[in-house]
Amino acid sequence: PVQAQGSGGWSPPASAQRCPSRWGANDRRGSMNHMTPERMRDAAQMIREGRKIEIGHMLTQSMPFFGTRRFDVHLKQQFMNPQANRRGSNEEIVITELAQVGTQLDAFPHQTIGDETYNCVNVPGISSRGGFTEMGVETVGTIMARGVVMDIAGLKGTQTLPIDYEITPQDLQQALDRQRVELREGDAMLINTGWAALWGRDNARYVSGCPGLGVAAAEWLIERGPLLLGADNWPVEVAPSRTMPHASLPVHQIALVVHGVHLLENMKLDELVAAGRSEFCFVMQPLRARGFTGSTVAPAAMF
Ligand code: UVW
Repeated sequence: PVQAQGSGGWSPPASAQRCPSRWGANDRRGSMNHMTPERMRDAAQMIREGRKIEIGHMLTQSMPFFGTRRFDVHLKQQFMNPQANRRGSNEEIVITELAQVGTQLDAFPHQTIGDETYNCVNVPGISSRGGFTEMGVETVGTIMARGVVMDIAGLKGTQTLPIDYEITPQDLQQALDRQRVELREGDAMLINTGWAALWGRDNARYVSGCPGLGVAAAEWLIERGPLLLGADNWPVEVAPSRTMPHASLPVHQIALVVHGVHLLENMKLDELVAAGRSEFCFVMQPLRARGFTGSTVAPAAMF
C-alpha cells in the first residue's frame, strides 16, 4: 500500500517499488488479465431472466464536462440523390474528446507518475501523432464479466452522498454484508454514490467535486483483484480528498499507474440499484480506437 503523509501530502511509490507489476515487466494489459475464458462463461451464466439495464449515460450536448472537454454535434444534412427514389442522407460531425467524455473507461496512458505510466513505461517513448503506440484503449477489448455494485448511498440511508464523503473500506464491507454479496477476483467492482442525480441537472456542481473512494478504500478493492473500478461520479474517487488535500486524484495514479486497474467513470447506476441487483453479468465494448487514452462506453448489466 502507498503511504499517506501526516501533512495531508501524499507521494506515489517510486518506480522500483511499483515495477515490474504483478503481471510481469512486459505486461501491458494489467487488470484485463483477469478476464479468462472461464470467468466469461461464468458471467454469461448469470443471465437468467433475460433482462438488461444500461448503466451508462446518454451522450448529449447537455452532459457535464470536466475542464475544457466538449461535445459539439453539427448535423450534416446532405444531398438528395438524383435517382427517382429521391434518397436523402444525413450524418453528423462531432467535435469532442472521444476518449474522455460521457461514461468513459480510462486506459493506462491517461495518467502518469512523472513521465511514467503503468509498469513504468515512459510516456514520451510511446507517444506519436496517431496516439499512443502501446496501451491504448484498443488493448482492452470486449468485456463480459461478473459485475457487483456496492450501494454506499443506500448504506448511508441517502439518495446522494455529501460532496466530500470519502468512502472507507468499512463502508465497502458493510455495503457487501447489507446486500449479501461478496467480491470475487476478476469482478467489475462498481460504486453507487448517488452523485449521478446531478447529471444534466446541475452540471457545475457535478464536476465541482464529488463523493467517492478514498485511497484506503481503493487499495482495499485493488487487493481483491478487480477487472475494473467504476462509479457514478466523474473520477471514481472522492475529489478533493479531505484526508489528502494536497494530492491531485491519487486514486487515479494508484489504480491506473501503480496497479494497472482501469477506471470506469460517470456511470448511471440508479436503475440497477432500484432493481435490487447486486450482482450481474457486466458487458461493455470500448471503442477499438488505436492509441486512445480511453473510450466513451455504453456498459450494461444483464441478468
Ligand atoms: C481527469 O483526467 C482529471 O479526469 P478523469 O479521468 O476523471 O476524466
